[in-house]
Amino acid sequence: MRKFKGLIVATFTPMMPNHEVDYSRIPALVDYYVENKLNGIFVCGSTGEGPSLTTTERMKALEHFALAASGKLPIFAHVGHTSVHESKHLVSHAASLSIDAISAIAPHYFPLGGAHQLTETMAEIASGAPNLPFYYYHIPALTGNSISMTEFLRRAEKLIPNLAGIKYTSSNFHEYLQCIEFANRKYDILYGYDEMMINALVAGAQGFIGSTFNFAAPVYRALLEAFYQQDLPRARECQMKSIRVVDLITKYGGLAVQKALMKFVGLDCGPVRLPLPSLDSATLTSLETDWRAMELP
Ligand code: MN9
Repeated sequence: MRKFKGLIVATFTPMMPNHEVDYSRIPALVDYYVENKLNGIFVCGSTGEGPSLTTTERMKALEHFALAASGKLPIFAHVGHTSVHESKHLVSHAASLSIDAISAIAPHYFPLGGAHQLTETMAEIASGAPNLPFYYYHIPALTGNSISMTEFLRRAEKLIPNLAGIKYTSSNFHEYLQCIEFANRKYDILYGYDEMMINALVAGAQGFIGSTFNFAAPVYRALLEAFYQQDLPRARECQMKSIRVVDLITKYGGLAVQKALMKFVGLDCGPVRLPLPSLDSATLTSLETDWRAMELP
């Protein structure tokens, strides 16, 4: 099974000032990712406000990304939804396009009873695109679902033939290592918290999916280079830069901040959509001052 390596950017869904999706900005975004030497694009995930978009918008956004990235960068389509039926529509649509992988969070309204229910649900979704690699998107902080991932792999190995791995967004590093080592390193366990990349590298991670790669890719490229050259002091320095970026985002308030940072790097992605909070202009000014003072490479 193919393993994705390097930095897969969790992309934004660009929006107009009236919060409608601005598909026209997608090609420039993709070109910017190519210039920044990113290794893939994760579409309509948490960073892409997937759960706040309609099914039609998600399909249209994916079409634009797939077209713009064709022959340039691999595309992951996030198809998770509270409705498994909607997920299946999204999967069939994704499979009709030129994309490279699908991924889904657990439906997160009705609590899942355990690993068996999660596996059965993911098997149903993954079966809609049997020829595409499927990644379960594990993000307990947002779905509230913290089912054991080793238990999931044990069951899914038998039930999901196209299971490629997990997009693992949790700081449970002993479980992360177990998932990497599972069945003789059979699966591709991509790591999802940018501020903990160094910890994931120690556990054997090779591929990363992250939002802050959008505006701080050089920091992460330097981190990877330092780690592979066994220069741990420099790798730690790079990780500290990334932590300062994430702290800045947290200080001013989440995804709206990240979209604002895109404006500062010259690729306006517009505002976020409700229920996420937007930034007022005073916050924006102070954020810009702090961001410029960071002097990232
Ligand atoms: O997709 C992102 N996860 C979420 C990955 O948005 C929930 C991460 O890149 C985080 O935004 C980042 C900051 O915590 O690590």
